[in-house]
Amino acid sequence: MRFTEAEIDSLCERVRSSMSEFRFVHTAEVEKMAARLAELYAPEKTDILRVSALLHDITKEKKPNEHIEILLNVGESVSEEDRVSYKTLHARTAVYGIIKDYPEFAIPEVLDAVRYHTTGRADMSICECIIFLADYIDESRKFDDCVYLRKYFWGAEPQKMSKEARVAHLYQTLVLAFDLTVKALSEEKSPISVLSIEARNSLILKLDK
Ligand code: DGI
Ligand code: FE
Ligand code: FE
Repeated sequence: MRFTEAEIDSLCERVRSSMSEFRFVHTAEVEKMAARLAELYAPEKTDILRVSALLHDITKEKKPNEHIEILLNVGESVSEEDRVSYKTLHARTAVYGIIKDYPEFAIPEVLDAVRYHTTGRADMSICECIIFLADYIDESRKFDDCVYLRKYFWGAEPQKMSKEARVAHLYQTLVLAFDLTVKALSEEKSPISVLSIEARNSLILKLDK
């Protein structure tokens, strides 16, 4: 393992003191769900997944303008669509928060899992898939779509499946997650990130093989 239990415990305390109680409860539940999913899909990456979960929303409580300022300061582009879809920006700014405030955890697998936790992207790695799903179905989420997706995933009993069927089930669950997000964003007339569409298409192609 790359990170020790003591390092993860101390990270958890630092993260706890940096955010609201509400955001920490969600963060801690995502960590738990990521660890459960790690057991099924990537036991050797449990530590990396717990760290990614703890860090995934560290900038969530900043305002849209603060996100834009951070991104422009590091030379990242901010489009008109980004300004409208400001809820997606915290995933990108969290990367720079990790590099600045938690450099000991700034390894590529953590940074990518955090960066793509809201939109996804084409060809998501197993860590990216797990953080995306754990964020969606953490036990503290009570929205209909989250409850539905949590039941869809665990109700099929992935722990009893063969390795191949289990991975297909993960991809199918993610496709459904993107379907639900696209539907919700469509209903509120919000732009849908191209990255989410590319993520969904690439998962469908993988399932078709
Ligand atoms: O940060 P969390 O609340 O834990 O969850 P998240 O990082 O998945 O953020 C969810 C929010 O982001 C939710 O309000 C919907 C929004 N969102 C996700 N994908 C897109 C999006 N908003 C736009 N405009 N476009 C997207 O593609
Ligand atoms: Fe988030
Ligand atoms: Fe989150």
